Amino acid sequence: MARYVLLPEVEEIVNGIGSMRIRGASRIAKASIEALMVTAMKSNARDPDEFFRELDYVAQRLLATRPTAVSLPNAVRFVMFRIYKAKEEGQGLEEVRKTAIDSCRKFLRRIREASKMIGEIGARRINDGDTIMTHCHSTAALRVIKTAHRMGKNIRVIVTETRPLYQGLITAEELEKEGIPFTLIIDGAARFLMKKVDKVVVGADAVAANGAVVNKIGTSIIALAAHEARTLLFVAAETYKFSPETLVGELVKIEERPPEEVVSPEVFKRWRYGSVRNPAFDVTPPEYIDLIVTEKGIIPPQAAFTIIRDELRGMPYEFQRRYSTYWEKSLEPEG
Ligand code: RUB
Repeated sequence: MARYVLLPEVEEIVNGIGSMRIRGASRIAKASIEALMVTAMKSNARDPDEFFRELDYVAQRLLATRPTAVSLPNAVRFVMFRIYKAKEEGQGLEEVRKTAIDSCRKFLRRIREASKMIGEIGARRINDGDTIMTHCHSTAALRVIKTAHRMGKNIRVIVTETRPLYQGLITAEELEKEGIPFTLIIDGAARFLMKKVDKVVVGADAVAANGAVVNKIGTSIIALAAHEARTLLFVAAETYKFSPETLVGELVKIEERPPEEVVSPEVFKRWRYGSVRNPAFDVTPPEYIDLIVTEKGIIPPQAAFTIIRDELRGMPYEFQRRYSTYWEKSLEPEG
């Protein structure tokens, strides 16, 4: 049994991520940090150990929401590691609280700045007159597209609707607001139209140590079609989406979502022989990716390892393991 109760605003974030009201890897990371920050601010803990355990409980509840976006464990781990170090150095409760809040603010700043840099760097690789295909709704991919447009480049976008939850419509609305010409297509039309596309730009939920990219289901089919048509494929991904777990041999967990998102419950219940699979993400191998645009610069997918190594500097393996969506663990705080 849990010993802690979530604050109502934290409960709302946990439920919001689980129900996909809050979705997309960077928004999930941002909301998770906000949950930790409000808990740190309002905590009534009596000492640093209790404070750490309380935040650890919130961290584990956040980690249990959705398994694939690595931005979530990376964000949580960033903050928890700093709180842990402050506590181990013997800092008092108020100092540890300050460290927690400062770390949250630092990560939120990192999210904002990374997005801006990715926009600027990625937009330089977009040419005047380009037709760009994008899939799902990625704030990072859109930042590249919007920045190119704001630079005065004349671009067109082909947007896949992204079954089953139609995140492509969110992308379409954003392009509409920005005044960027776009064409909405069904997912199955991606290969048919690929010959008209100069660049595919997509986001990422996770980048593995070998440079493979996990993104919304259907990305790998689009990548195959792009490869066949010799169309360039760019991935826009902040460095906090690179997966440290893959360095120690884990595979990124692919979320499977309910059948009711694909077919109505009435139809599904009637079927005696049929079943539904609804994986939310797929894996695009590095061979199909031309480059990854990060806030630290453009890298080939094969350089993903170096980004992960930098991210993990000084973090003990056991600590890495505790703040991960990959390993089974109890919700009870350790220690
Ligand atoms: C969203 C998705 C996005 C990435 C990157 O999936 O696959 O392409 O999360 O988004 P879902 P961003 O809708 O299932 O969360 O660039 O905004 O982080």
